[in-house]
Amino acid sequence: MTSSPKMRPETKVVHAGPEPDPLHGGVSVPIYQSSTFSFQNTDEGAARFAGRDPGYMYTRLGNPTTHALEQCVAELEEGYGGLATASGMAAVSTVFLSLLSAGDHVVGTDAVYGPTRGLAEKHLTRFGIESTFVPTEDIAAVRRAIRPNTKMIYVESPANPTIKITDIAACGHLARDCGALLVVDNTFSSPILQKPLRLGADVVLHSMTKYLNGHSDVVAGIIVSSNREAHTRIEGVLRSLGGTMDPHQAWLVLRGIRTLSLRVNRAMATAEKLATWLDAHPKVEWVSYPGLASHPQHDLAKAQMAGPGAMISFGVTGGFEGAKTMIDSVELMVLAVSLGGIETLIEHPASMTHASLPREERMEAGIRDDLIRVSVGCEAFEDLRDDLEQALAKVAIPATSR
Ligand code: LCS
Repeated sequence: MTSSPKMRPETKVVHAGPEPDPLHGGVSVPIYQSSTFSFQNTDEGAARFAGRDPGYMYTRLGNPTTHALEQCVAELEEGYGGLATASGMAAVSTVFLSLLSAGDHVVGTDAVYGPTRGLAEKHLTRFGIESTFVPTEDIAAVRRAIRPNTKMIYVESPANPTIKITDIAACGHLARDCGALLVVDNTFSSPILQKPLRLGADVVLHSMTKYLNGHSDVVAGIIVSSNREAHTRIEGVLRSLGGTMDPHQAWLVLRGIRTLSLRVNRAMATAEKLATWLDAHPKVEWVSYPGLASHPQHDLAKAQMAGPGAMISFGVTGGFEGAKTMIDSVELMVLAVSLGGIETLIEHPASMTHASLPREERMEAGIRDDLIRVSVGCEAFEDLRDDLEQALAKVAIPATSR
């Protein structure tokens, strides 16, 4: 391990993980682009498969480059161990299928990434797993949803795309009281801004497609468990399901992580200014950003996170039509789903990332038709503000000032 718990976050992201290349002294981890690993003889092969020899066997079962990434993120999340997956959804599905069995029930955040909820409601039901999605920012609602067979509380905070914040420590207490595990999707914060395991979660997962990789060029996920038992259970299922990571993919994500602190802090500083600017604009009806005092969980965000992040959602005059005009008018921001990259992305969740949810469910979860989601990137604040300004100029004038 080349990072230490004493290190500040910006130092830790640069050094976390194993010694990159003890053999030749390379400062970057080599890419072990090999699907399989040879044995000296049958005894050695047998010893590796029996776990008596720690060497590698076959890349689905483990690979040095992927392992370096897993160790790096496990250190950043302060967990027992990490398991890299082919995508964020591979992390979500592997966690569900590892920790839940037929007859179990999961309580989840209502405004989660659309396919996460779709997986639970459309597919896990075929395996006898039930789910209830509630506004987890309301702890009483979580408590009310718990049943005798609840085995998991699944929280996304900040939530995609409402940017609502859930009290992770309070959910940890509820989970322990009812004998369930707390799983947190930490994609929107990254370990720079939030440490769910420290707050009482048992398992934390990420779509590393977002902030951890940070360059909109890789799809990837990871699962970090707080303890050996959960890690071993999930690892067994992951290796069988097969949603593991390729070594080249792992190398790219590891490269991205080295600038995580720089990117997140830069984007967040710009997001804070943009959210304040949007909030004061006459054509902006509402803004959801945890850094604004008007955010319902502003104080909780301050206590639970090292900063409010770089995701903003907002609505403009004219509702859905206004949102469409606004989104279609931006010139610098890119109209695309995904988030957490160096370029600012804008999208319309009701018709894109969360279109798979029935409208009634979306409305209940606060994913309104007028909601515009922006993932603030690393461009200059002034250029992004000017882009929003010219796009807002095309939106209809508010009725009140006509
Ligand atoms: N968890 C969260 C919070 C996400 O935002 C996403 C993807 C996933 C899990 C799944 O990760 P993936 O398999 O895509 O790596 N979120 C997306 C979004 O908001 N727009 O496009 C993808």
